[in-house]
Amino acid sequence: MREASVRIAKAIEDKEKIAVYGDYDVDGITGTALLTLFLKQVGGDVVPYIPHRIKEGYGVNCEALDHLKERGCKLVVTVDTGTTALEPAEYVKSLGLDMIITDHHRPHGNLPAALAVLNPYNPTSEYPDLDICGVGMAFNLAAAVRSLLKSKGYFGARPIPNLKESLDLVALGTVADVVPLLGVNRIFVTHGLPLLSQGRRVGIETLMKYANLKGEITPTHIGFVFGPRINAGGRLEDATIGLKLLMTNEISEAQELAGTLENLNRERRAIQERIVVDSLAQLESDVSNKEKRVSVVLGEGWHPGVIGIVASRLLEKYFRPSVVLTRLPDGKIKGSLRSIPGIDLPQILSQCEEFIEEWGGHASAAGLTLKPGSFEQFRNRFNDVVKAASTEEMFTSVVEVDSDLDPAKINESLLKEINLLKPFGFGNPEPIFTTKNLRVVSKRVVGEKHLKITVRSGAQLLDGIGFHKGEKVETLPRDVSLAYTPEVNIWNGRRSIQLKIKDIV
Ligand SMILES: [Mn+2]
Repeated sequence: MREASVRIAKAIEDKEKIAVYGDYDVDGITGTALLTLFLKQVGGDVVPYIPHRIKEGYGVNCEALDHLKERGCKLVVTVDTGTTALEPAEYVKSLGLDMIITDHHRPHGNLPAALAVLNPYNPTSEYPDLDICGVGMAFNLAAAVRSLLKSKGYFGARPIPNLKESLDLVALGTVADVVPLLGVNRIFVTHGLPLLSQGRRVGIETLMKYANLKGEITPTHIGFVFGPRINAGGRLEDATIGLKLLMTNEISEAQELAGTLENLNRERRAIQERIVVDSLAQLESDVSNKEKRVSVVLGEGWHPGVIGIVASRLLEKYFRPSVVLTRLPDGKIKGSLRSIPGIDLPQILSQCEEFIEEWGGHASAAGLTLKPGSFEQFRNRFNDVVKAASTEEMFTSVVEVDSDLDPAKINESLLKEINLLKPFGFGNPEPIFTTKNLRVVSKRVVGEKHLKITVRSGAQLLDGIGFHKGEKVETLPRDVSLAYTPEVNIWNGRRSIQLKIKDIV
């Protein structure tokens, strides 16, 4: 961090052009926006660069480095990418440029010979939190540069940037990258969510308007509203659409960009649905899939920008590691992988390397390119390795209960205490309680598929809602046991407590 910030401070003081080279997902886009805006704010000459997902592919590529040299850049700072860029790191030296890598992806063996490799997984790193993501790393680097410039008296009478104002971007990237909302990530997101809710960035405010979003923003909104829209550009066209939206100050430009993203997101959804249908048909038509521990599908020309989401959908349906592969027009087979808790993809893939040209990723999500003609062998090896690395219980999705609860304790003060544990999301789930022997007083289906019930405990009545549990209405016993999270329900202006039902027997 010291070496990286000294080099960046020098570039700012000497007016050297700096390239910020980010990944094309939400984490990379928000990190690129954050670092670019910060460096500009402190007087840097900055060029943001995000490679094209389809034309250039993942990571740092040498052609892009040529392009950045031509544009006059003297220093390249990566965001959310670069840990495996061993060759580009050599190449950039031959061009006479310096490179600083900031990333959180796990290294495969050697690190690139860059000026600095800021990655919590760098063996020399003393950073305490391995779960920090790309935009969090970019934030920390900006903080280090700011502090160095400040100690040098660089700012003089000029205003010193308040980095806290960029925590909305950090919250977006952190939640969208599905890193655990614990430790430093929880701090970032706790402070970033209120900024998002205020819509203080023109692009964010416009996105919220287009998506009809008002009030308090939660991680769920990032996952289902902001994330897919910001990502839609990179998936189908160009990630710089999302980047420009996050960086613009012009309302008219923001409206145009947000409108484009809205349309691309709709298109993305339609493409994805078709691939989901094809994938399910492939899996269901092959009886041998029943005994397998994995779901592996291959399609001709499936859109590589959406196969990751399809892999997530297959995982939800079959609850086992899932690989969605697509044969591209040039004959290459690329794939996206998702895994269940306990089955670590880097560990699995390192045992399939004979059949893989390149791969990268995390415990629960990864991407790969197969060696030519290796599909069948890869599919078998992947299944065997997963089988060997797993136990039977891992393949059952379980509701983890935190505590039994006496219904008499379900009140506003309990809800206040639960609120203190927020923000909830990946790695920091809502607490789940159980109560047994509740008499069902009424039951019905609402919104076609949701179960709405009222149960009684002594003289106390409790309302509950079970999303997607409507089919249970016919077979409910007279007395039930519930696994649930109590929450505030506001309906027609009336405030009440309801139980969000996770399981009912
Ligand atoms: Mn990331």
